[in-house]
Amino acid sequence: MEKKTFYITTPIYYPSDKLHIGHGYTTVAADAEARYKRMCGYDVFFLTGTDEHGQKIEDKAKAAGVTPKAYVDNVVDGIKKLWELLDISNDKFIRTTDEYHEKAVQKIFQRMYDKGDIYKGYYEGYYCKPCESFWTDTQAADGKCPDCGREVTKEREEAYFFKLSAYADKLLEYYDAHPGFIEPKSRQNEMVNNFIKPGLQDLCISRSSFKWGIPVPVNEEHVIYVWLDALSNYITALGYGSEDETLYKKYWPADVQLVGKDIIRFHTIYWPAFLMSLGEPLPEKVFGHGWVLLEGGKMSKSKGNVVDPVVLAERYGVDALRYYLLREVAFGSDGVFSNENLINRINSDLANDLGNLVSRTVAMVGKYFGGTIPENRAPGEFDDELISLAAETKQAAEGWLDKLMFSNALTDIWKLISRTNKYIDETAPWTLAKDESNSARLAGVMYNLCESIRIISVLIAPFMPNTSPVIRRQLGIDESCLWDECGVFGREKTYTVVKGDIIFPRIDLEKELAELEAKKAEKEPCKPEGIAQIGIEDFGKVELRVAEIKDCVPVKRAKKLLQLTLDDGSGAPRTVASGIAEWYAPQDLIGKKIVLVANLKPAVLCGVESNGMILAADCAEKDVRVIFVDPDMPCGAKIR
Ligand code: ME8
Repeated sequence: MEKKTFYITTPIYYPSDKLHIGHGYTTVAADAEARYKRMCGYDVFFLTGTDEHGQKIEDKAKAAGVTPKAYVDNVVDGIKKLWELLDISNDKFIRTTDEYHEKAVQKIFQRMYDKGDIYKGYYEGYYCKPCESFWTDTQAADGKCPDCGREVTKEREEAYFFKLSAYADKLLEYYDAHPGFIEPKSRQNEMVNNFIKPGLQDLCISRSSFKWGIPVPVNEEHVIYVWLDALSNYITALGYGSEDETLYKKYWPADVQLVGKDIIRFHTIYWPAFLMSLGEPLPEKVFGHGWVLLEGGKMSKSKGNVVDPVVLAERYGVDALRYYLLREVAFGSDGVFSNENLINRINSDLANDLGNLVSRTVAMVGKYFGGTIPENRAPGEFDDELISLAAETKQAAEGWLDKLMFSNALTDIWKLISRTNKYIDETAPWTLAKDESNSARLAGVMYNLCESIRIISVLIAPFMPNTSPVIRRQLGIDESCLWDECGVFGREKTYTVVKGDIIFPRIDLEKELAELEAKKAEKEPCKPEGIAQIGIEDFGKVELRVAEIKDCVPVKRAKKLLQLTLDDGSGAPRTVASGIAEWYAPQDLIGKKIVLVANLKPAVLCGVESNGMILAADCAEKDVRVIFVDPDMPCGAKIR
């Protein structure tokens, strides 16, 4: 029988090397759900990626002195590494600068245009660059973006519009007919009352005042509005609009699209309207989760109060961080992040409850039975309660996970952990061990403890993908597990445990908080965003030398190239081809001293073998200036 499919997406992230723990929240939640569904036997497709076009990126790239593509290329690897660090098991990572995506988005635009849903007009109103969103005069009456509160700018330009207003009734009908489409329900009311009922305006879906975007297929002077480009990723990633739509046919419509509450409007109004225009089915569910806040306000990279997931994962471990995020904040509501809460949770839930349960059990099986539980085991008081709670916990966790209520699922799983710890106190193995005649009962107690821990290792696996196999190794069982394994006691084989390290060491709260305070005071080294940094040893690999231009001629086959003959101090003339013919005539250069990259691999450029390159600066979009040096500097002098 073919497996049932499950398609889950996160938003695609704006490329930034300052992602904070709030960003990790969406991906960690999606990852837990994806892992759970895989364990249940679903054929899962889990998508995440980066949203790389738009004015904001173009501006940031300009500020960093690099092209937008270089800017995003530099940042994206860091984001991929962050997801690896957080053990995100995505099946695909889409970049909106991927060629297949760009082509498919043009097809999407064209299809909507051919349908008559797009027309040309003038955009006049306010624009919020950080949110890449348009606002009317009334919405931004105080000159501030209603979403983020930052300044908006007045814009007027020729633009293409999508007939969003024509979809208002269809959206309302759809919401009514599909009560699970927007969750939590309160978000749906917000969309209906704040946006649809007051009147949907047509949506501006092209820009012509900047260039960094996908060209509009019917008019290359315009680029496609970044949200149409970005939202399309959910289907282009599956090959929609390409020659091979197999994955699209297999996985679309998505089962769950997770988004933060700040972008729910884009996902529950624009996105379904675009899909309706294309005649494609809508996702089953868009879930808008709440914010992870800091005490005293919103977490934000621009406000400087960043909580770095890399630092947190390094200090406390990835699983502790994943556990904390999904346990502490009820999915759908806002929650507050604090180091103190995180450490308290690690100490109480992970070190005390879970860690102790495992280490005590493994130690007792070692002490009383040399590591292997005997076949001869007796049942006794308290067993039934533990056994039935384990079965109930499986059902409860399933119910919560199917509703994306991660915190409730973890709360119930921890009830089973506490109950199992209580079972140790009730059965008092140390007392049983005093009398040889209790040996079978003692074995029964140890077996039940191992069974309960085995079940717990399955229940926590979606949330804590590293801890589950560590626990299972200590129980001496197969590291990987399927969800159905967690319902009932009665594993036929017996257990041979393996003592391991403490899973979650306790943290000294006072000391740790003091260290964090001291760390906060350390000044962060200045690191401009979007520029890949290199170490001094990398710079040392580049050999820069002073050289004099002895001769210079145009290259016949290439309008842009000049062929230079240099004196690099070595005694032998050196030939270098340089793409500066647009800015310099040969006579401007002869006799000048320049900076030569002397150890560049030779390359043949339009028939000229070039041995090195000379340094020049991009001074404006169309102005390049060679770097001339002091004429008194000797040829061959090393620059460092
Ligand atoms: O919005 N708490 O990208 P993004 C919880 N490119 N979630 C948070 C958060 C916080 N403190 N801060 C951010 C974008 N997020 C667009 C999406 S999708 C077609 C395009 C969440 O990098 C935020 O709500 O600004 C969003 O779900 C995700 O991080 C990416 O945010």
